[in-house]
Amino acid sequence: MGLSVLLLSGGVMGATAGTATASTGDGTLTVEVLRDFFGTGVINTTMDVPQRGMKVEVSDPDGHRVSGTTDATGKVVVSKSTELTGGQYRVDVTIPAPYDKYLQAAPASTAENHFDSFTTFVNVSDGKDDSVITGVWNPADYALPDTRYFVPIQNTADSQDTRALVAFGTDKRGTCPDQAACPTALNTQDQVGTTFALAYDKYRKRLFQGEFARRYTPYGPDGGDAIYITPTDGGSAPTLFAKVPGAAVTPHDASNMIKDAGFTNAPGKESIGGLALSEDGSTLYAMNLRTRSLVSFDATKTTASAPKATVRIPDPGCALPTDWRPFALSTHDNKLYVGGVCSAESTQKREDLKAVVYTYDGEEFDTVLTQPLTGERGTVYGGATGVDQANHWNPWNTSLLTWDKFKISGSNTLVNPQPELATLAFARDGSMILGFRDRFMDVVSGGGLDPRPGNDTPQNGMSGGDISMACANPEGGYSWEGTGNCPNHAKPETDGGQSTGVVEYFPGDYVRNRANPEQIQGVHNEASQGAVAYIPQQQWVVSTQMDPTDNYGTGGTGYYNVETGQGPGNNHSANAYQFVASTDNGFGKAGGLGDIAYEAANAPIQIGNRVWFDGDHNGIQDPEGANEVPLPDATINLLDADGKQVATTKTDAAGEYYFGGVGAAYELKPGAKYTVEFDVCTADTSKVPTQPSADELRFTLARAGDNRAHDSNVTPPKTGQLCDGQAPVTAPDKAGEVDHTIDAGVYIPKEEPPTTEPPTTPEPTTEPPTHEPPASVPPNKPGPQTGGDGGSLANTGTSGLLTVISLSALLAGTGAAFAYLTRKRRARQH
Ligand SMILES: [Ca+2]
Ligand SMILES: [Ca+2]
Ligand SMILES: [Ca+2]
Ligand SMILES: [Ca+2]
Repeated sequence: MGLSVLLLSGGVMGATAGTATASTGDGTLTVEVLRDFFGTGVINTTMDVPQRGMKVEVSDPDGHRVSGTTDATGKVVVSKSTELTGGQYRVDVTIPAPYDKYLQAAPASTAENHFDSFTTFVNVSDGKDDSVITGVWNPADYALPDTRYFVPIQNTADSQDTRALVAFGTDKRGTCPDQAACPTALNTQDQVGTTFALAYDKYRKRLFQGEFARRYTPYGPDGGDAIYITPTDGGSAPTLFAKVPGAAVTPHDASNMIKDAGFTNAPGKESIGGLALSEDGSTLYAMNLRTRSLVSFDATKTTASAPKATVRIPDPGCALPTDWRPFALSTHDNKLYVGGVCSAESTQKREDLKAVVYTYDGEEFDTVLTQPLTGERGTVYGGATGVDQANHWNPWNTSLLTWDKFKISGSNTLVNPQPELATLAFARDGSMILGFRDRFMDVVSGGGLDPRPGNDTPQNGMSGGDISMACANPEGGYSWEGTGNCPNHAKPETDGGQSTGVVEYFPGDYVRNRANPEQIQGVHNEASQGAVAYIPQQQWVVSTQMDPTDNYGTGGTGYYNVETGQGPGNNHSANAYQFVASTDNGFGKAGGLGDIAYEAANAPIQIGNRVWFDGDHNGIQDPEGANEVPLPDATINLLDADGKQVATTKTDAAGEYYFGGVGAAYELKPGAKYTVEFDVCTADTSKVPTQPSADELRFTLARAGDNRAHDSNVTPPKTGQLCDGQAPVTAPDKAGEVDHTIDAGVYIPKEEPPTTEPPTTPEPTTEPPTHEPPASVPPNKPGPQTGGDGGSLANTGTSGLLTVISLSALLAGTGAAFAYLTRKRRARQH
């Protein structure tokens, strides 16, 4: 019997030397690692995604091992060969660098369809197939089901709307207040002025909110370089957190804000762009739009008097360095992403427009995406069909000399989309969702006055932002929508009747004709407005949206299916929420919303996981066999630091138990001291050799070897009920951490004292000490401890053969109970 590892792609197989034997009996072992987003310990077949790069090690009872690395399908498939013998193996999953910087073991469970722990026992003997599915997660992805979105509202200087930041449930759809409740206001225009960026701090339940340069609407009381914090419970007013030095120099025309002529060229070039909080909550990053710098602050206090660091963001090779306009900041998988555009302002050539995304690791900026912004887009305004500037991105331009060219058909409707890469979000598979804001809408308005001297005509802008997709490639890097394996979902019947040359992953970004909803042609295409957010537990991406529910001159949020790209244009009652009415007198079709943040949460922690019969009494969880079996029905109690029982459970058929995780009856307190009580007196011993009474079980050697996932944690009690032991535990102290190393092994002591003491301090090795083939040992008399390193001892094919023979003999003699002991697998959906 033997196995080897077959990798579906990539990676290198490593194997310790094993003596080859004729391979006859093993089935196929499939080890699959999924990235989990829920923390319930249960597999979500539609949401969890394959995780490549995870290390898988499979060991046999003699310490022979094979290892592999999960491929793009998240799998390592082990089929027959010559490396391993016995058919029953231990599978250990580990997370290597660089993945260990953001991924960790996900909670497991004993429920149906559960994730296995990182150490799992399998049986592929006699041609049986077996599988392990384990989960990894980044707890930074965690959000509660009843989470909220937060969105800044921007209002013209003469607006009646006082709201500057609102909060609402992620399930809100329809038009407020007629069809749905309106959002809760968390702060007001008077308190914070005009803002765009948000960063939610789950550690302190507050929002960072950055000032924003927009014509016709004033900065807040602390100026254009201010970052405010607002508690999200709505109970208290915003306070000034920090200033971004040198971010804002151009003043608004306070005496004539409805014209604000001197501010015409400031938007996109001054004040604050994106904000992002590091996943550990320690550092707030802010984009200084004026100096093109990344400014970082200590985020742990209520104020930061000065930045910790200021780093200039390198020009990615724009036509001129001054054309480089970084804006977006986002953290994902413990990396900072920085997005911006080459504005083509110096050349006024569309071919110089491009979007660029860097990652920043604290030292270097690495380019991860460069994308020309030259392609045809949907027509922003139905009244401008065929007008080149209305169905393309345009070079940044605010020149008063050519101001009239921004008009459509000589009217006072201005359309000239100028790209600003304002926000980034990440799908579950790592694909990057890009939110483009139309910078020109921060220059014009809804009803503001022509900026030229002596011309006070009210003008109306129509926004043409975008929501775009850069799909993560399995082998790394990204493919832009419509290239490689990244779909183009645009079809005239689902994209608002755009020209067939328009490529879109998210074709639902259009506004239907309200008077004639069945008309294919939308009245506005590219109606998303530049803020995107994605909660990994949900199926939709949220975006700020023009006329989300088809009411003209309004604002709100649109919801896009992350797989199909369907959005508000396709079904506005299901995919949109309007909360800025045209009567709120804001920016109308120019868009009056900032960023979108959501209320992430600190993920629950978990401990576990296994009680087993340690037939060889070596203190190590060896591969299962007749003499090394899991112990179901042991009673496991969780006691708090005062000794009070706070939770209880029983081990399942695999001998596993868990406390904590999402949805658990008792939520563990991070860093708190607990005791896990292992009452094995209740255990089901029917699979233990000779089926002893459970109260005869005694705890095996504690803390043997150097791998805590494989040892027993219980110091055998000397008094009281000797089948009831305890292990002290300090709960993991970081949100979402799991500790699955709290185990208990038991054995049946020999009737006579052993002639040699079992080693109490075995060799520090992760390899289990070699021992007699389990099945050949008399069931209730563990073989003598040989100790030492399994690899150094001869383990010949003959012993494997003997095992088979012994098993057969055992089968013939005593029935299937010993030899066919198999870990019970749960029904699973694949
Ligand atoms: Ca689009
Ligand atoms: Ca479109
Ligand atoms: Ca053992
Ligand atoms: Ca342990």
